[in-house]
Amino acid sequence: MTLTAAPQTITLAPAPAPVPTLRWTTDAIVGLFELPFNDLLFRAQEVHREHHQPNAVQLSTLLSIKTGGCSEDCGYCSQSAHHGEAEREALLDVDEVVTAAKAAKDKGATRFCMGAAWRGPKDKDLDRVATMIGAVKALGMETCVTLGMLKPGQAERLKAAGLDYYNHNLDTAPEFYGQVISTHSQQDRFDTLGQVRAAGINVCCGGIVGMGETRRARASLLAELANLAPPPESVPINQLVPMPGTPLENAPPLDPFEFVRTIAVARITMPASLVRLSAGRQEMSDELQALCFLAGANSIFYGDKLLTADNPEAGRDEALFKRLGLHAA
Ligand code: SAM
Ligand code: DTB
Ligand code: SF4
Repeated sequence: MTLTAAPQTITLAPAPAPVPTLRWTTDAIVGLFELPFNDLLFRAQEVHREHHQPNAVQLSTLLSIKTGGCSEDCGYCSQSAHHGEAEREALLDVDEVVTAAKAAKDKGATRFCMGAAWRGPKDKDLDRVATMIGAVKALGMETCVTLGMLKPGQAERLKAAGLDYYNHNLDTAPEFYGQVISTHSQQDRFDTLGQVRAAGINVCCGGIVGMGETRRARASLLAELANLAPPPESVPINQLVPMPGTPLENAPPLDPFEFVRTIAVARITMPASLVRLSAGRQEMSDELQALCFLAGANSIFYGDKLLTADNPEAGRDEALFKRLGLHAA
């Protein structure tokens, strides 16, 4: 038997009235931060379970494909030529990248993220990065790159190479940005994010907490992220890793519960996004990480290195997942 569609008369309904985009205000987000801890976590769990598998965590592995010597002066970064102490390394060969990606895949990572310490890529560097993207994609992994600010046409080249995600963080609140970075503005970051979206690449965009910013500033960063239309598909929440030699090496540590609150508020304000518990896990106890998963984090960087800083060994994460009944997504 073949299925044939019955002839139909299609009546066009009147166009629906435009739905106003829901915008989060900083005040409303501060209100979430101020909830009693248990109420905040309960709400975050409710949102989490409505939109995601409750015990699944996505695994991304990072590789620094070009390290150190960056022209930018980001106050947290070990790779800035202004203050960074990271050992400089030229752009890696494609073979080295493929070897690392294969190892990451064998360990269970589904996304491979390649980071370069550039203000932005030169067109000639982009050729090699495009080859890396194609080769990693051919392994059956999702691809992500973070290369700094893009010039017109570069996002399209990355898309053509098969790129799935571009990571470009807003990093901190607009009112705090100038205290941390002077060589580019947050508007520059928005411009690149616009180019990434227009090229049809998924957006990975988050920030750093624990740089001495106020709670209101954390709320203001999350408002910016949640009000992107659409919100980023992936939201990395980094806890500052105080790197030697950087202006922020002695930043006062953040109250761990405030970090958990930040994850919970990210989950509530960006219900469909992957919220990644990102830099800083090496310095966190297993119990603190468990609270972050309860608060709605459902992605991590997996593998013993971030870009230049340490990350938990795979074995520690495997043991933690087992104890918590979590599984790789
Ligand atoms: N140069 C590119 C850029 O700035 O977008 C890509 C690499 S940069 C290292 C990527 C992100 O890493 C930054 O936006 C920041 O959020 C994060 N990051 C860098 N140093 C960090 C640190 N010490 N602690 C936590 N996060 C950090
Ligand atoms: C992101 O938000 N965090 C990652 C990734 N995107 C590129 C980088 C974290 C860097 C931590 C410090 C370091 O390794 O130097
Ligand atoms: Fe350069 Fe990125 Fe580090 Fe800033 S965060 S100094 S742009 S590598």
